Amino acid sequence: MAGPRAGSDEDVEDDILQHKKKVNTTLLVHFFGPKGDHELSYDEFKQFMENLQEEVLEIEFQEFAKGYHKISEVEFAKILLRYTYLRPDQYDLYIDRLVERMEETSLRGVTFEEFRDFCSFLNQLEDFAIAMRMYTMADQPISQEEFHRAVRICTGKALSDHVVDTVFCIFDEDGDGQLSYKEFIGFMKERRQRGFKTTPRTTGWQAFKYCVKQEMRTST
Ligand SMILES: [Ca+2]
Repeated sequence: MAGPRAGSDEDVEDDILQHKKKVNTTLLVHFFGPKGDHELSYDEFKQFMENLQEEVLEIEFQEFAKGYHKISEVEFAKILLRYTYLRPDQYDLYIDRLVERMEETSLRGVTFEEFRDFCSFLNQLEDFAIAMRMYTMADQPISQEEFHRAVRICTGKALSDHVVDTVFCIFDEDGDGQLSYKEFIGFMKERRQRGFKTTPRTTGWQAFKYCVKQEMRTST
């Protein structure tokens, strides 16, 4: 009896697997050298990830800045609200409120450095929630000054006065000059968790396709 035909699905699959084994991606060469004998240290990998994250943020920033050094406060808000699941009318409320409030303060735009520092702070929102709770001893709303202090405690970095002022203009729903847990942390945490909450329990290719679909949906 004859063996599997040449060019059968099985053969093709084997060829692909063999081919995959031989290919060194640019990333692998970058990490482990052309011979694959370079050891990748934690610091090198951390540096790589930080550079990558900064580049991704720069792409997002440049989408609005279009070659300029700054984006407007409204564009900053649009980036922050991009991954939320606000209804269109709620979204408009946030933007309108910001425009109205910004008329009373200075419109000086948001630089890339300010945007980057704010995004890196958002990555540490859990720590911020703890710092805020320790600082107020309860989930009390906080002032701009307290917000600054809590950010410094959890990130070791300071945010600019203008960025914090803009954040308050965007998120202070009841206009009392303070940010409550619900107005800011609750809202931003929801934004980051929604994707996970609704992700079906699939892995591999299905999960990847789902992620791409979600990204396409939220970026339009
Ligand atoms: Ca408030």
